[in-house]
Amino acid sequence: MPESETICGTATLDAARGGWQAVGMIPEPSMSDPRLTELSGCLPGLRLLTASADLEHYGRDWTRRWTPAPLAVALPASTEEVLAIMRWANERRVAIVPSGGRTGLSGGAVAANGELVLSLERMNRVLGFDAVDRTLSVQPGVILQHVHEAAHGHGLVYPVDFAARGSCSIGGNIATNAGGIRVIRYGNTREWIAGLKVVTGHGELLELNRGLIKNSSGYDFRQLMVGSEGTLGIVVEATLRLTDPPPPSQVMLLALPDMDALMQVFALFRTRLPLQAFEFFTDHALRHVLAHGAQRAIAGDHPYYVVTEFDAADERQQEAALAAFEQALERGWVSDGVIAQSEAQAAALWRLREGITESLAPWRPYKNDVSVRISAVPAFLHEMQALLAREYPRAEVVWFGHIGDGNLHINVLRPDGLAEDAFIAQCEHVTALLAATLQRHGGSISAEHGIGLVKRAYLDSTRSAAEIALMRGVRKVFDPNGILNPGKLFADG
Ligand code: 2HG
Ligand code: ZN
Repeated sequence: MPESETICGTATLDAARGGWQAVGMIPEPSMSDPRLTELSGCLPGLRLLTASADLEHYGRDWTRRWTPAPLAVALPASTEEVLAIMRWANERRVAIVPSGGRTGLSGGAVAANGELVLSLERMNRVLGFDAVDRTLSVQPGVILQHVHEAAHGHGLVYPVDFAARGSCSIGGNIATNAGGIRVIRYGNTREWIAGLKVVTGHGELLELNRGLIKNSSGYDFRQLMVGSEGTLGIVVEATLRLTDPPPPSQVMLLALPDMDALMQVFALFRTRLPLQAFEFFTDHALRHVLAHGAQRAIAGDHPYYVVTEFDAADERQQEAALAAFEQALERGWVSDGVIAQSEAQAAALWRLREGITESLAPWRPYKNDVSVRISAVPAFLHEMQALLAREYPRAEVVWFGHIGDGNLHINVLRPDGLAEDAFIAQCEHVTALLAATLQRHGGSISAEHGIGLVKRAYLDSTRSAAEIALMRGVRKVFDPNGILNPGKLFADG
């Protein structure tokens, strides 16, 4: 759209005053900001919220570190409304924060600087299922669990899964290339995106890949959008690939005597069993999750635990699992273990792993979400353990994560008596050291949570200067006015 064109012809730029003046409109009493009066004049049906409780609710994510301060919250109900908002925002240079379920842990959906939150929560319909293509078309506001249910209703699965499934939205999953607990079998969100409709930062509607399996026709903008954290475009529709349900499975909880055993057991189990998940947590994590209502499944004190799920369709596979367990026991890599005998028991074992984030939430932990190649995990773990022990002599550090993918979550709890600011400063100092360690091991400062606000200072530990320059260039192409999620991913917008 040319710079001079107005979106609905009802406003003129009062350049002398450096602001925008609404013309011919009846001001909304609740919307004293003239930009909002204008926006609702352009889009009379648009739902706009300005009550302080709404600004707080929609202006933050699960990080809880920044004070929400958006201009307002727009809740479009259609692609046309998203397009109109984006065109208006370009015209008026209003920053937009795209918003899904706001379960993110990197501040990617935080609006703390007078931005307009563009919540996709009303665009929450499953649009269709194609039995031949085995795809599900959805709007971005569909909750992940509803995607699972819709796929299940057609006898198939959408296999990306993680603990926030009941609250996170598929649009947010796409924006962060969400991973989760079954990446070891199915990969990240990226693998399951057959097509996207996207409104770019410049206010154009793109239809990307159209569900094609094979499409060798140049740059794949669909994949560029996945993981772009709302800095290139806003997903308004996604075509998701579905797959066959996995065979019947079993869930096992293992107690391990030391850190080295983690990857030894993983290597053994991976060669013996068709793994669907291989997750770990420490005794610290267990203590919190038990205090939060989960049930202890293995007696005694053990420093490390693994929850693993594997195909167990027949007796042969079940025997293979027991044989693998016994071998690990004989080699001293496992001290104890249980196998779930029912779905309820399997859910109880999974709760020990999946309940950790919620059980720690009251502490508002400082979080790291790091990854290295699987082969680099043992050496990295040792260096990381030494670093954390040295740098956090007082804070409780809770580790857990997707060890089978080389992805670790580190949650640091603020010690009593240490002020929040001093705590964050300490954690940022340690994160810089951790970033340097990761760099030596060829790892990433963000495995699956995104860069957002939290990790942007460390982006250059994972991506080269040349890559970052290209990323900025790409952003300029899709969002020339820099209105989409400014300040996220790159420190300077
Ligand atoms: C998980 O794996 C999530 O449970 C959250 O990615 C991780 O809370 C965290 O640090
Ligand atoms: Zn995770």
